[in-house]
Amino acid sequence: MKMIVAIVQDKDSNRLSSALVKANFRATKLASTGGFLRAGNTTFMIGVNDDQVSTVLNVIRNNCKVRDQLVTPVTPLSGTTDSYMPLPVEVQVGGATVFVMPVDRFEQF
Ligand code: 2BA
Repeated sequence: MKMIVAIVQDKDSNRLSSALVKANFRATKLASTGGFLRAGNTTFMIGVNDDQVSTVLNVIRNNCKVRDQLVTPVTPLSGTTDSYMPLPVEVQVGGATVFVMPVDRFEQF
């Protein structure tokens, strides 16, 4: 068995949830925050048999889009008068960041 941990953009989370339910996969959604952008994203935990991993990865791939997002770098704190206006930088986010991990044991009581 494997645990698939997928970090996706909030904009894709409802569509991905529906697609997983439709394909008969069970998932848990966690509200999470990206360390770099400090913006909300959604983390899915999906427990599946080994032979289902590629199907789940396809569902994720088909429902999560790559998007460009603007980030404004933090202005340096300085007492000097030669301060500058930081220009926004564009970063590419997603479609999804996925980890596939082995599960030692699975129990439901
Ligand atoms: P964030 O950490 O908010 O990162 C958002 C996007 O900013 C990243 O998109 C990447 O394009 C860029 N980025 C992140 N760190 C950077 C850095 N040090 N320098 C330059 N650009 C940087 P994605 O790679 O698609 O990641 C989307 C989200 O997935 C991340 O949000 C984070 O929540 C998660 N993530 C990505 N890689 C991870 C990892 N190795 N471990 C845990 N979570 C990860």
